[in-house]
Amino acid sequence: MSLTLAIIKPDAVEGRKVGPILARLEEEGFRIRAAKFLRLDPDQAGAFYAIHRDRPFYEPLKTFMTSGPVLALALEREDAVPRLREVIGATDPAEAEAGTIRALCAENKERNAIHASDSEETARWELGFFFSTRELLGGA
Ligand code: 3AN
Repeated sequence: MSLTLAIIKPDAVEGRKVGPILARLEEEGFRIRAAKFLRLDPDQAGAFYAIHRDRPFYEPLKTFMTSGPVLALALEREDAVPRLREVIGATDPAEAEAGTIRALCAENKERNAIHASDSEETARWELGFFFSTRELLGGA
């Protein structure tokens, strides 16, 4: 079993898609190991997306990710990282395969409903960004 990090983004929270997205994740075999509903501040959003700091969409992405609360999730499943990437679909919902979460819930490539770690290494870093070791082990 392995863990990955998902974030249900402000557009999906605002659009009341949290329930359907969680239901879909559970149907796909993911178990919620930890969850936090929070509003990121600009420094936190900037740090989380630091890898994109030279991209033209960095500032708008920070504005979007701080525009409302998000739900951060530690999700457990066999092959969690690649399986979650499959279930969420491509960054741009216009290119996302039919039936994926982004094909169903995303508006465009910025307001795209959900984030998922893109590698095992990124997943370890992103899980640590939101959760303590104790929280990931199922403690309080
Ligand atoms: P993914 O979320 O599919 O891993 P990344 O890591 O390339 O995609 O991008 C991180 C986030 O940055 C995306 N989820 C999206 O919100 C935003 N983003 C990526 N590319 C663009 C773009 N061309 N225009 C606007 N926002 C973008």
